[in-house]
Amino acid sequence: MAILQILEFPDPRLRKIAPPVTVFDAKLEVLINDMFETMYEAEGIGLAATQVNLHKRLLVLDTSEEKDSPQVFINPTYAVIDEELTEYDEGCLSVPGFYETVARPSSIKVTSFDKSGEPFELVAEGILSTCIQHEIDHLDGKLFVDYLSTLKRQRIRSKLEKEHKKSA
Ligand code: GNR
Ligand code: NI
Repeated sequence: MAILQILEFPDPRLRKIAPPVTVFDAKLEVLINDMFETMYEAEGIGLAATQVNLHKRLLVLDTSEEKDSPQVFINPTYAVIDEELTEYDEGCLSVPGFYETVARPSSIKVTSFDKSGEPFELVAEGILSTCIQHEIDHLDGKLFVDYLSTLKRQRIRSKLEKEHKKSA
């Protein structure tokens, strides 16, 4: 297994739109395992392939308290079940140190493939719904800071750019 490097905002590679996974093979399984290891090590509840500079429609997550419920979604899409929104204080491993409230649909129906290429469906609510939407946004080159005001986003950008200069 391997810990992968996580890209940080405002890295332009986080803006790429990921194409679908077409081959379900052993290489994909290795990538999934590395993504889980990277996510758990970083203490995140989710990780999209885009964040580790792999541009494929693939995400992993584990929203359980015990960190014993890994879930994989390949080529996932979702439909909003009703108009109700839920607010969560969101953070992102690609925007380290910043947390802001984002409103998203409370309940979604997700259609996806598992790592063997089998289709499945799932209704998600609460933090699972928020997390899946946050991760699918990554696959479309979108970040939670895009839902904030320009002023807030620019402040986050310049603080992170300063951090990156220091550690470069
Ligand atoms: O670890 C994470 N926590 C989190 C909290 C609220 C809403 C979304 C998230 S996802 C984030 C990990 C991450 O950056 N995934 O892309
Ligand atoms: Ni994120």
